[in-house]
Amino acid sequence: MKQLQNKGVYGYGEKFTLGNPINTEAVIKQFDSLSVDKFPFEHKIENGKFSFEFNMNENDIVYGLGEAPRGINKRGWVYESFCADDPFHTETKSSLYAAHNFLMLSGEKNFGIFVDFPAKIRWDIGYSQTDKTVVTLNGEDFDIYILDGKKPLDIVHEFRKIIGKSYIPPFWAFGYQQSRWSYETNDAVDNVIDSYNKAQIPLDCVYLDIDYMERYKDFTVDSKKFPEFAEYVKQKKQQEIHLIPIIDAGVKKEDGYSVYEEGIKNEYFCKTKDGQTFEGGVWPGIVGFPDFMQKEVRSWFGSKYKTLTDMGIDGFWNDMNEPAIFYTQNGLDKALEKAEAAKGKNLDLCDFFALKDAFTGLSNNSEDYSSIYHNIDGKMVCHDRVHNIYGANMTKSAGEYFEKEFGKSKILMFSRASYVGAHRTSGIWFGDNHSWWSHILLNLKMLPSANMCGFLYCGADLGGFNENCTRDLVLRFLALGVFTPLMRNHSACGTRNQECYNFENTSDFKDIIEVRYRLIPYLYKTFCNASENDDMIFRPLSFDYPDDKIARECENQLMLGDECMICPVYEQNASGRYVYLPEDMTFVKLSGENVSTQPLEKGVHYIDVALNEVPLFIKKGKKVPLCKPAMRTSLLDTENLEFIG
Ligand code: MIG
Repeated sequence: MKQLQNKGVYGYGEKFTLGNPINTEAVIKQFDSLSVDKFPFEHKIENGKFSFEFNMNENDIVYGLGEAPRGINKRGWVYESFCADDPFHTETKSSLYAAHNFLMLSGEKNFGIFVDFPAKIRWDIGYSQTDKTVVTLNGEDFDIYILDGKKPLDIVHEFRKIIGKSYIPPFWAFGYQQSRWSYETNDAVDNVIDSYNKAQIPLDCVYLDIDYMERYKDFTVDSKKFPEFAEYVKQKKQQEIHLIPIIDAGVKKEDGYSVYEEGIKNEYFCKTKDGQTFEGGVWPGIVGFPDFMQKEVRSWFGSKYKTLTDMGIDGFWNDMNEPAIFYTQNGLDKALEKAEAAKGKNLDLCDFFALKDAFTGLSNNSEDYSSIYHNIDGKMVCHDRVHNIYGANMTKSAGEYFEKEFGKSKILMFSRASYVGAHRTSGIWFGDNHSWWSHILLNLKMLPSANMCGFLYCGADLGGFNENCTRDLVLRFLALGVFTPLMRNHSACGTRNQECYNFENTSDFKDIIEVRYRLIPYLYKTFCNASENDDMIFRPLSFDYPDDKIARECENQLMLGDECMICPVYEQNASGRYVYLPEDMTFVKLSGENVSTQPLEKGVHYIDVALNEVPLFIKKGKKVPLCKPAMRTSLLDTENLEFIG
């Protein structure tokens, strides 16, 4: 990298602009743009794509990309910014549900890059050439911010300053939350609450997945399943339980359904090239996709949440907003034609696989995405150019409505798809993971990366979403979840029941979840401080111990706040794990109301951790407050604290 020409007008870094970039609203600070010939990296435009590259020394670490596959150190793989509904989070994937276009190199040189560009971006980080990062944008209209700093955390601070303060949810959103696809009726929800009460396990929220709706229509409630919904929500409030319904991006095409009819009448849905309403198939059948690129559509859709807030609802999760599209009529017709043509024929293998792919390729198909058009300031803009801000803008539509109507921190909300900027009004969850041991570790790795990009309220489906869990997996997953701001157990339909009370010896689960409630005053304060100071809650060890080789390479422990280090057990049948202490620390084991402490010296140790214990390390001279556990966050006594360390 060439020396930066100057420190930028505001001292945060420099902004380079080419062409007419789409306004993503990711950055809230005003910058004067520099022209791209001043760009400090080697760059070129080829076939309408802008790309730039930089070299990496052998020991450089590359951080960033937020919610993405693989490690905290992103080196050695090729990633793609392309919000994708992909339920297989294996290490061979390049993208997940989010586009968090922030990257940071740390070594002799330290710098950060934010590519503010809502179309596809390819990040080849030492994949094609070990010592090179090549970033390729699918287009040539963009803003790129280059941030300078002495160390990674300085660069994160600078980045966070320009993108604005992170969302803070209500206090009760730090309680334990139970979800499943789906608790279909009020009886099913009651059963969850009663069973938790009976097992004396704390709980603050129960989720309503798509089946609470009438034929999957957003902002409706099926009155057969939930008669007198408003009254029911009120009753649950009296039990100090919040019900959190899901909202999907697509609006069901149905005569007489007011949301759809208003959308059609006002031309609020995305179009095809020839000006028809674009139609896709998702859970409700054929839907229209609100054109969240239009401000008017955002305020319209956002205000629809009122239907539910009027009934006492104060939390939401936004799903399917990449957007996920199962099929389009066009795609289906083509596949059916292929099938028709194949009828009675002796297919060779190529033809057979082409036929099979015609069906398996129907979902989230790139041709379908390319046929969607948005209205941006009166111009028709192809979806490909703005794909990565679609979901973020859906969530922003609700977030802006909530802030206007209720003020900050009143409504819980998190989204599946996201882009930098959405962190100001909502959290995220990491989508459809699996009940795999490796996904405990993946969850851990995503936390600091998401924090860098401003997403503080986040978490994974604890216990794993897809496939069957086991008792020990859920316990170990929860023991990590004790520390994640969003602590939600969620699983897919058809999988083994994953609620804590469904396993033997529920007191182990009680022990783990009570630890969460004991830590809430500490976690909440750490969270609010991080939001206020543009800080991270979770940091890689390398941020704090940059000269310690083992700490620099550590991918299975994290620093938490100014006081702690966490190191979950993530292997089956393990009665503990090896842990590396970069300095002397106090090893604390928490289980229900029990606390044991043991000073440990810098170095490697094997620690025993039973299934009902949460391991925590506290730095020398630091203390962590604990309150007494309670069945609800509202019942916590946050005044009387015991200090450990
Ligand atoms: O196509 O609403 O990620 O949490 O349970 C699946 C049903 C749609 C995907 C979400 C998941 C949710 C599920 N949804």
